[in-house]
Amino acid sequence: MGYKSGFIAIIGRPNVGKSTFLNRVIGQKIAIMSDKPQTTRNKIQGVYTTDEAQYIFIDTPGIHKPKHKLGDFMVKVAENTLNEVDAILFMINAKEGYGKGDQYILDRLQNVKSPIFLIVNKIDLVHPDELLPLIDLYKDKGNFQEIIPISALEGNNIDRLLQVLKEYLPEGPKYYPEEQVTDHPERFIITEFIREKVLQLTREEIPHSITVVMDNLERRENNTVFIQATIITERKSQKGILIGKQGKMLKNVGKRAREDIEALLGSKVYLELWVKVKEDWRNRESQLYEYGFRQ
Ligand code: GDP
Ligand code: K
Ligand code: MG
Repeated sequence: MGYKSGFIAIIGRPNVGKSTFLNRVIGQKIAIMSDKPQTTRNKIQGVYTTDEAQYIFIDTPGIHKPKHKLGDFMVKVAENTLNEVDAILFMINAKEGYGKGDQYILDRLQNVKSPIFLIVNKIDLVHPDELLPLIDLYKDKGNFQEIIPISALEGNNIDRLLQVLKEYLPEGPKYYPEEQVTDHPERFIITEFIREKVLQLTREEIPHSITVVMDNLERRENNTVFIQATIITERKSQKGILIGKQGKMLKNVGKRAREDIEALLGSKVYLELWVKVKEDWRNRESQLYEYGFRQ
């Protein structure tokens, strides 16, 4: 038997745990996580390499009905991905069961040729007795190769999932060198870490109205890295909240982001954050392009 490799899309409603699963498999944080929907905006590729196979996972932004141009972009990325992959992991939340959002995705999977696996995540939150009826319900709703319950958070049954998945990967080369875990540049992951902290620390419309731009990254002596970045927001009132009383919010975002960035780079990090208003940036084609939302 030769070496196997392939591309695997992870899809599912917002918050089912797609990014958590990816980070768990990769064993390193490359995708940001939060309890807010639409946390992931771009396609994130995570690479997991063993002696027998290379799995290239694609964490897609959630499939949902778009409300603005940025939403259009996200949905398109997700739908294009489905027809280009060797396998699809359709992830659901064991605790929430079946809902409208799941049906919307099941409809989109109807004409897809790639093998589809139903991944029932967050089993740590339910009693085993609740699991079987949910699995039975889904059996009728789609054509799944296998149904695999896991807990991405606690790491349960992930090994089995990888084992099963390997059977479905075609023979192929190592597309990426063993030590590479993602196709995204460091700079992108750093701005994502900053965005994650804003997501985790703010509420209502703020999490979705911001993006983060890297202005400068400099490696200096003694393994230190100096970073300047700007948080872009849509309105002046949001800027006030992001900075906070006596700069408290921005300081907090910066402190938490710095810890993640230091772990990523293995360096001491100095992080300087700014906040800037760009009215209605999510609906402006040119602005979206400038901030990296390109097909
Ligand atoms: P995504 O939107 O599908 O990428 O979901 P995230 O990975 O961002 O996770 C959404 C929330 O669910 C986060 O608060 C995670 O900590 C939580 N979560 C993810 N997987 C599990 C799991 O297996 N068990 C539990 N209890 N929580 C989980
Ligand atoms: K999320
Ligand atoms: Mg995500």
